Amino acid sequence: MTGKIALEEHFAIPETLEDSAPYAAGAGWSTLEQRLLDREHHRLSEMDTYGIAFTILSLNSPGIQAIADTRRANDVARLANDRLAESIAKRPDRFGGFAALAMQDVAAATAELTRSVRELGFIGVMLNGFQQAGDGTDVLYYDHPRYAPFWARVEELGVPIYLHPREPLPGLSIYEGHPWLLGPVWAFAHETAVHALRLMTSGLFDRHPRLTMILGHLGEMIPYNAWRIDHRISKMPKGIPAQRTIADYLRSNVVLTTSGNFHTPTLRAAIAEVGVDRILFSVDYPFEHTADAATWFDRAEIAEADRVKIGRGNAAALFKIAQV
Ligand code: GRE
Ligand code: ZN
Repeated sequence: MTGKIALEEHFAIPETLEDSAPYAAGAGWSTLEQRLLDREHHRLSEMDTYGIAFTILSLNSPGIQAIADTRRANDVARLANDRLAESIAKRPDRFGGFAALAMQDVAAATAELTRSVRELGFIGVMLNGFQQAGDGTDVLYYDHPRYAPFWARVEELGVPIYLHPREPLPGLSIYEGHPWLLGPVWAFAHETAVHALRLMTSGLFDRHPRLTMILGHLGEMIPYNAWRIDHRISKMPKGIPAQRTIADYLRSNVVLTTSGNFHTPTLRAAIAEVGVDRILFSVDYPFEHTADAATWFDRAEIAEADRVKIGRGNAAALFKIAQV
């Protein structure tokens, strides 16, 4: 399929590059490093080869969310956003941007969000899970009431927010002695799913019904468990802060991407749970191969009309991208 749009596609700046080193297999770091730093060469030729017309770029994870020092986090976020804006300005026909934000200082985060959308022309935000703060062991989740002005501004600007995985802090006892379960194998989804459920159950989407949250990897395991979550919440005598069910929020405030999860039975389950209008093609470049994502997606046994929606139509509508 040509003309696809992809939106979990990462780049790095020298200041955040090392974050991704643990995820290179063996001697693969020099390639991964080059691909993260490149925004115009190999990236575009891969897009051309595999039928991706437009890519929304985002900073690598955990990026700003792992910079505990508030001033440095704000500075690096601004720098990353400015560099990204320069790349987009060279190829506005092929690239869009997600803002990176430092989340320690809510007013500063809200100001940088606003600058990113209104001045740099970005079409969304990517947050890599919780923000580290203080001495690095403070963790800030975005369901906290202090983020109320931030969420109000996100809704007002009308841009989606991508909640992207990061690693939990080291020392979480359940992973001790089992490092192979960290990262994209399991811990990324575990961490991100709990954060997403915190946001949904906090009532965030009751207060801001026009917010859209994007989850990668076909929903970080949530769609598969939504019924059970709602079933057990419904038995709680005191209820929870949120007014509606997880299944409801999935169908009104959440969209999913196929990043790093190239398996047709899982895609079909996700379509059944959230509807075909809420699933968007993505790769997770350069942590995944565009070839794997695109050859799977282009041939997956789904209706052609669904392939067009997932491949580009849904993203074009959500981000108001003129179809290419
Ligand atoms: C990601 O960005 O989703 C990612 C990484 C590192 C390894 C795998 C992966 O940042 O999917
Ligand atoms: Zn990713």
